[in-house]
Formats: sequence, C-alpha cells, structure tokens
Amino acid sequence: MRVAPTGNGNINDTYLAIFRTTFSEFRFILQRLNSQVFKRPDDIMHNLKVLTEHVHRRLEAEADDADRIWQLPRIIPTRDGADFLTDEDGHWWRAVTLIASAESFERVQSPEHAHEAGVVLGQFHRLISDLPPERLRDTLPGFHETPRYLAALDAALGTPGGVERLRGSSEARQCERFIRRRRDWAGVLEEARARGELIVRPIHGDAKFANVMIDEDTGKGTCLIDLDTVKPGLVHYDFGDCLRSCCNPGGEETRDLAEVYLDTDLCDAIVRGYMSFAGGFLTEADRHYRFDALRLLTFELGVRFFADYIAGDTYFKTRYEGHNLRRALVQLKLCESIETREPAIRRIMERYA
Ligand code: GN1
Ligand code: MG
Repeated sequence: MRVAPTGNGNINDTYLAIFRTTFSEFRFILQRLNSQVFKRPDDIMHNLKVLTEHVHRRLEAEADDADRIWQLPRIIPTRDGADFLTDEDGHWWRAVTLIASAESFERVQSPEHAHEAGVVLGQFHRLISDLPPERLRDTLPGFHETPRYLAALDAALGTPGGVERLRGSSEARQCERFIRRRRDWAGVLEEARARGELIVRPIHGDAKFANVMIDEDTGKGTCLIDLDTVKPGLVHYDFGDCLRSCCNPGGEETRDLAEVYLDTDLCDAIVRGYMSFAGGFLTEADRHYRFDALRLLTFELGVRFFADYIAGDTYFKTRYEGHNLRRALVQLKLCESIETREPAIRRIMERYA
C-alpha cells in the first residue's frame, strides 16, 4: 500500500492511500483525527452515518430528475467491521471513500467556481433540511458560537505569554483593537438563536471552498467533503463560511494583504447558486441574517486565528512563526472589506431573496 499526504487540513492529517493487488488498484482517503479537537470519534462516525444514509436515500429518490451525479464520501469499515481504529499512541484513524474524478481548489478561480460552491452548499442544506437535528450528536460544543471565541481570546490575553505576544507586535495590537471595536455586535447570530428567530438545523460546519469537489469533466460541483463537523447548528455558519472563503481572491493563506478583499461578482454567483437550491426552506428571518452571517463568520475566523497566535499556536497547525497572526490579518482585512461593501452585498442578497 502506498500512502501520501493530501489536502491542506489545519486540524487532521489526511492521506491518499493506494491499495494495490496484482490486477487492480483501490484508492481511498485515510485520516488521523486530531484527538485534541475531536474528543469523541464514535460521535463523529455516528453523525457521518446518519447523514450518509439520509442523503443517499433522498438522492436515490430524486436521481431521475438530477442534472448530475451528486456524490458523498462514505466510511470504509476496518476488517473487524469497526468505523475507526485506535493506534498504539492513542490516535484515531479512519478510512473514507475517495471522490476520484473531481478536484478541489484552495482558491476560487472563476465566477463559475463560485456559483458551483453555492449550488453544492444549497443542495447539501436542502437534502438535510428534513433531517431532525436531534439525530446528530454535538461533536464540538460551542463550535461557531462567536462569543465563546472572544472569551477564549480574553483568557489567552490574560496569560504572561499572551501579554508578551501582544506587546511584541504592532500587527497583533492592531488585530486586538479591530476585534475590541466589534465585540458588542459579535453575538448577533447567537442572540437571534436565543430569541427563537433562528432555528437549529443540521449543518456541514466547514463549508469552505477547499471542501467543495468540482467534477473534472463538467466543471460542476458534485459534493462537499470533510464531514467531521457535521452537527446541529445554524445554516448561517455554513453560508457565511462559504462566502468568506469563496469571495476572497487571495485565499486564506496569502501573505499579500493587497490580494484580500470581498469580490462582489463572486458573491453574486454564490448567493445565486445557493438560493436556487436553498430558497425553498429558508425563512424570512434566515434571509434577514445573511449579511451578518458573512461578516460574522469572517470576523470569527479572524478571532480564532488571532486567539491561537496569542495562546502560542495550540489549535491550528502552523508552518512558520507568526502563521496564525498572518491568517488573522487576512480574515480581519476581509471583514473590513465586507463592511465597506455592505450596501452592495445587501443588494445582492435582496436580488436572490
Ligand atoms: C479548520 O482543518 P480544516 O482545514 O478542515 C477548522 C475550520 C476553519 C478552517 C479554516 C474543526 O478546518 O473551522 O474554518 O480550519 N476546523 C475546525 O481553514 O476547527
Ligand atoms: Mg474541516
């Protein structure tokens, strides 16, 4: 068997495995889950199975009317029939099927790409819109609840290491100031949820463009991969995540902040694609919070990267000194660009109401 790293995950380790026999080859995805982040692999695998069964059933029922083959990764059990296995070091490993004739990209290359990202997410949400969220376990309590990340940042800023890192960099102080000025607004989605305006539904949890598979032949989206964060939540988390990652021509990892801004043409293409599938089940209140979702999820990821920098890089994998600070600057610059373009973005949302 040949095993080589694939993808650019910030949390888990992902490999492409090729299992060879005399006459054929079988390729699949092998992953080591980060047990610091994911405490209960059995819950993740439970959610994955509930999701796959539900979506598969609906896709079968609708197959005759579909304009493409919609796909989905599925668990490959171990020889003993288990969903995952634990190695000598206590790490969890699991295998899932490979979506072989499709590819994923770190950055959107065209409005067509952006449109397909919207379509794939809209279809994903539509297919699970009738799945009761209680059937899914909460694998990451507090995930995407922005006020919690602000509390984690405060805690990190209160440690001697945090104080030092803040003092040591003017860019870090700039991030801290930017975040502080938006604190009062950062509870916008959680408050709407508490008031009962927004309801909890099953979500993907990590709807960034790198998780959208695009068919190599047709250029159409075929599925969302990386299903570890599927759990109950607000669809706004996914919608905001999808937009913030697809509408930024520079991508998450650029070191050139001049490349970072909210491209409204890409935004238009995504919202159009998303609403063509999700328009049917979104409520009036859901539509109302679409702009906040984009702004907030961008802000939140900036806070998460910044808090991790201040805490000494314990959550996201980093490849160089200051990597998380650089990532934070990208998201906060994007957030500022979203604020500047608010009227234009709101007009787009209205266009596809
Ligand atoms: C993490 O590991 P990856 O790349 O699938 C993170 C997401 C972030 C993303 C930013 C469980 O996802 O929330 O949006 O990095 N996943 C978790 O690239 O925290
Ligand atoms: Mg992920």
